[in-house]
Amino acid sequence: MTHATEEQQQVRELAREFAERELRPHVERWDREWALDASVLPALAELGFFGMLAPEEYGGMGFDLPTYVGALEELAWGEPTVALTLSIHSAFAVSLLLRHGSVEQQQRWLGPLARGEVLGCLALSEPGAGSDAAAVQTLARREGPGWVMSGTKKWVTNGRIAGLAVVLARTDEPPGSRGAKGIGAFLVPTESVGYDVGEREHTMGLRPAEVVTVQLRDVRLGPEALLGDASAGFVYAMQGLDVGRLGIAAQAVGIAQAALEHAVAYAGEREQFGQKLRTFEGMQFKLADMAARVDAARALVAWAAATPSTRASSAAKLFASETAMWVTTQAVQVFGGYGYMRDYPVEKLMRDAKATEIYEGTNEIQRVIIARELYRGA
Ligand code: COS
Repeated sequence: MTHATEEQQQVRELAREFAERELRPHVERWDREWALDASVLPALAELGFFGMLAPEEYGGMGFDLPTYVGALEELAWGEPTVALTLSIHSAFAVSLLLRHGSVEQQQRWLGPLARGEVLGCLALSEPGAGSDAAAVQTLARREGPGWVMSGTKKWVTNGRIAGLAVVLARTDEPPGSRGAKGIGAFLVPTESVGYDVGEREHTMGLRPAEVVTVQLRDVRLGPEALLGDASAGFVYAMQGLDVGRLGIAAQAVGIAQAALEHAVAYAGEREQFGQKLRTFEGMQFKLADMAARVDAARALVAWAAATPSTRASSAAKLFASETAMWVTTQAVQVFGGYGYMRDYPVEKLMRDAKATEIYEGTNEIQRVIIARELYRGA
């Protein structure tokens, strides 16, 4: 933040104003109702937030990564589900299309994605392929010039409302024989016959986000559905995750910042033993540690966005998510008995924070990735 450019500062302010006005007042109800108001995503589209990573020629905002993570943090400060939705859309649909899409694919999808007419989602995980992403079993069989896809995808966030799903499926023969090199990435319009959305998951936090199972029942796709090379989908997914994990890290910082602010406000008002909580040294130490960790997480995310690499993304995601979990847990403690109640905002943030330690690669996987990178080339 110290070296934020004027553009980064303006974008942060725009996102913070939106969050303050359009998100904050409703979060408790959305958590209860398991849904955002229908007007939220169109309003974000109107402001250009679906096109954060899309070039201006496609109607996008063409942000660099530091500007992008600043915007996501502020939106997450308002409602973490909003940041999650835009992060998935940007990392897996927009950025993978930009990186690997053909001219035709870019022309077909990037404009609608950037304008928010189409929401993108990712269908990677399966019942038996979570941390071990290369173990996907969904099949894409060649049929004529195109493909027939079948399988089950799990934990697809926004799998129902998205218009475009980036689906990872096996292309090797026999299936599984080429491991991580036998997987393709496909652009699947969710209106395709056989793209069937199943049960919604009942999640601990991030309740306005609809997380679903998707059954792919002989979905027929033309050759234009294949993104790039039929055997490079796993690498593309990993590249998408490098961007996605920055978004999750930014989301985690926004959650932690929100919890810190609630705790500071509460400790400044609440009196016990005839004194404000903030006058107790034990409370001051807690608030100071929370603030210092949020500052450190934000600085790490900014650095990772400015000097992107697999290691930096994993480090940012690891540290920011653990910061969010720790800070939200402390915030609940600051609120005491009230902190445990649904009527106060901090228990929701603690539930939301937990997801950031798990999705887009558990923190155990982030540690594996960081350790591998330390030995790369050794
Ligand atoms: N960028 C570019 N290429 C990458 C890459 C990255 N970030 N990560 C891996 N690759 C490449 C590797 O270089 C390797 O290619 P070569 O064999 O040509 O060198 C190939 O991809 C396979 O990689 P690797 O051997 O590391 O695969 P593993 O099966 O060991 O899996 C982990 C690696 C565990 C890191 C991966 O499965 C993972 O990230 N799992 C978590 C999945 C996840 O985040 N799921 C959440 C989905 S959203 S809810």
